[in-house]
Amino acid sequence: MQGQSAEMPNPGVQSQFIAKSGGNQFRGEYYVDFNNNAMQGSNIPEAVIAGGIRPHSNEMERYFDTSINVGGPIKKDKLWWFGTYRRLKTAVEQPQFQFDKITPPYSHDAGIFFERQLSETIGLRTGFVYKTEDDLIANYQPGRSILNGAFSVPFTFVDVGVDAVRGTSDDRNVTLYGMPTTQAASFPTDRVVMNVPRYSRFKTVQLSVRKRYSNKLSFQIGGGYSWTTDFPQGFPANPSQPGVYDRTDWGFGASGTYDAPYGPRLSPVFRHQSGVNFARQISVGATAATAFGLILPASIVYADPANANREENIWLLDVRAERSVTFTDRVRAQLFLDLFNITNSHKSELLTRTTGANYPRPGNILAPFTTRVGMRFVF
Ligand SMILES: [Ca+2]
Repeated sequence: MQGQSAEMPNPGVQSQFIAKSGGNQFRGEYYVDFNNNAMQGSNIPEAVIAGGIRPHSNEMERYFDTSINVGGPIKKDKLWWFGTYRRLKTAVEQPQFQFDKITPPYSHDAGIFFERQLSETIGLRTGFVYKTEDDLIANYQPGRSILNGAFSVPFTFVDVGVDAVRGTSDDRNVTLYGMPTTQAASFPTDRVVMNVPRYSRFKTVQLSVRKRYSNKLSFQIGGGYSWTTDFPQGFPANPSQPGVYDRTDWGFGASGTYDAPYGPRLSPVFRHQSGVNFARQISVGATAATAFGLILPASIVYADPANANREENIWLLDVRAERSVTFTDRVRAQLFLDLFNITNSHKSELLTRTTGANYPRPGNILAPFTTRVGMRFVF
């Protein structure tokens, strides 16, 4: 009987809890696999190459995956540790684009966990996960970008503000950067797939407690908090576009079952999820710089930092009550009552981020308090 309310949320925001765990013996596992272009065939026909697709452009250039997991006891039958580390490096060619001298992007993923047996039926787990991504690649115009200073001439752009009305007190001047129209010929528009100085860092702490069924009660409680540092809009093509930002999020969930007196089983599920961090965005049109004798392609610009705003945090409580009634060996019934969103929360999410009449209109609002009754009759 898995009702809609019986789902356990994913409390760790960036990483799932790792299924493995420490044991009473020190144990480990090392894993590696790789391939390179010499180990792969070629399959793009001449006719397709004649049509403008670069030879070998769908091939794996390099792939290298290695990981190690180790764990063991700190105190036998009481306290264990478990560590995990993975490094992944991968470079895949792409049709239409020439790899410049490219460094394969790579990621590190490391975690350390501790498990403690608190009693015969209650276990506690805590952990820390760190993930990085470096040498990332992008489909990019290096000759007309933030990297070579093509967009170096400042000009003023009016942000009409949260009210989206020009000429009110929340208007603000924003400095954007354009390329002189007269110099356009000096900045080539060639697109390539290349390394860009884009990277990401994720840190998550997790804590969970689980109680196996005993004394008519079982439950699990878990939560996580994450810090993210990355480029929310990808690596900027020009200096007006957003760069690297810090953001945070967290989640918490609790669920359990309790066999109440006189038979009904109660299964409450409580969930809490932080709202998503976001910046108010300004959509700058392709002609914004024209009057200044400058070129700036249509760009999304941030009016404030990526962690300046947060969508609403969501708290949600659902409860299922069920009761079995046995008539004979073969004939029985199961009655249930589901209560969704008991506090009648109206939290919204998927807010419109672009400055304008729709900012910050929600794309989704939690469904109101809902009761559902049901029965299963088995014969
Ligand atoms: Ca305004």
